[in-house]
Amino acid sequence: MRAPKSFRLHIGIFGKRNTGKSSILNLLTSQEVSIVSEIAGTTTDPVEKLMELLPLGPVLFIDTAGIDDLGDLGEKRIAKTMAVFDRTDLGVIVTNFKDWDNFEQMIINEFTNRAIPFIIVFNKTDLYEENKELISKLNLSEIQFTKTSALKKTGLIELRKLLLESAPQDFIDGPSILADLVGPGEAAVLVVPIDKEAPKGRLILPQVQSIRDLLDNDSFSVVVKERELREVLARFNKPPKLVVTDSQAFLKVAADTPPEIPMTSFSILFARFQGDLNEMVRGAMAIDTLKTGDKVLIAEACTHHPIGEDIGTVKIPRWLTQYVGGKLLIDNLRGHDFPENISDYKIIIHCGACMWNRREMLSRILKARLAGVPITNYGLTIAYSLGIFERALQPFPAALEIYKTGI
Ligand SMILES: Nc1nc2c(ncn2[C@@H]2O[C@H](COP(=O)(O)OP(=O)(O)OP(=O)(O)O)[C@@H](O)[C@H]2O)c(=O)[nH]1
Ligand code: SF4
Ligand SMILES: [Mg+2]
Repeated sequence: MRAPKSFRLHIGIFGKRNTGKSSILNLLTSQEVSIVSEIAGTTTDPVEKLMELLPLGPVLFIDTAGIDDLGDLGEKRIAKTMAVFDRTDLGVIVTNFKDWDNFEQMIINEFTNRAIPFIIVFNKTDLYEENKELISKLNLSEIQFTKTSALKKTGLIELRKLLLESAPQDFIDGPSILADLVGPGEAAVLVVPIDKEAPKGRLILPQVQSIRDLLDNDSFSVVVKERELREVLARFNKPPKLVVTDSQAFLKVAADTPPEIPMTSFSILFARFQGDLNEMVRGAMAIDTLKTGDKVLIAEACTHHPIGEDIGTVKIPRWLTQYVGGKLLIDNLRGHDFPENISDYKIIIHCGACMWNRREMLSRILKARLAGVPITNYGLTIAYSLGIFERALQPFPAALEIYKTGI
């Protein structure tokens, strides 16, 4: 499902002519969106590009003409560039360490006057040495910056990281949990096993949030234990749009839900809501590459898991070991602290992070990407190792496509 343009984070790219604005856009999008040339003033009208920017989600990039353009034509171009400030949610100033002058200061003023968050990209680091004085000035003003060379293709992951950190919170907040899959007037069946691990007298947060999401959307929810599912489904004269189960009852629920009714787990819904489903699907596929003796990091957001202690320390290790057919070196981690060096791990398996804001989980996903370590979550891991991955991804066509094509 495509996010409407209005919901996308608009990232405006500004700077003087020839600083490499279009080159940076092309690198971020991995496409020749904007023409690049050594002639100053190549980009004339603003160029827009819609895309999914991992891990931020849907964004609209707007590449602009150099703000230092000359002559009559230049004036018209500058006016068009100035208009872009008004639809920018996050600003990027592309410059370099040699040519910083009043124009950059003018762009900063435009952002600060409008209270638009912005970052600075010092491009062409292959040509120009760092300007220490300028760096300490920016540090003093708490202005965020990063360094790239579009020519050498360096600094891009750091740039993405800074974009994520600087994006306004509204845009970091994820899509809905499941209401977009169900629709007003439609029903979802939520399967909640009540076993000894279920907390006494209440439901856990992902279940409660899912019910609330459906209510907000004028949808219905029917909440059942796994034993009653088959009977409840038989009572619907119009089938529900979705069945969602706790991952621990996955196999039984998959068996009892007719194939034409999409089925997934709370944890997979949260991979999307709190993180990045597509990236975590890629991560789960790395389970196939695990070998005996590989290091695996299992991370939980809570220091104390309210659902029961053993999912991360017993069940997932057991499923993984069975799948791999040999012993794995598993570290368990809890809470906000994340090790600096994670590159020894062959995979990171995370909880649904239902207690966190999305930005924190996205930062973790990015750290994993930076270290080149696949990251996935509990529900996806369970579905993968139980052989029902495709079934569990049925409600998410883009993620299913990634699984089928491996891209
Ligand atoms: N050496 C070096 N050259 C770069 C780098 N980035 C871009 N260039 C070159 O700089 C020139 C201008 O790049 P563009 O991406 O067109 O710059 P722009 O800011 O979009 O320019 P206008 O559209 O004219 O305002 C091109 O010749 C690029 O190949 C870099 O990191 N290092
Ligand atoms: S944040 Fe993680 S560990 Fe805590 S309840 Fe949610 S899924 Fe479980
Ligand atoms: Mg350009």
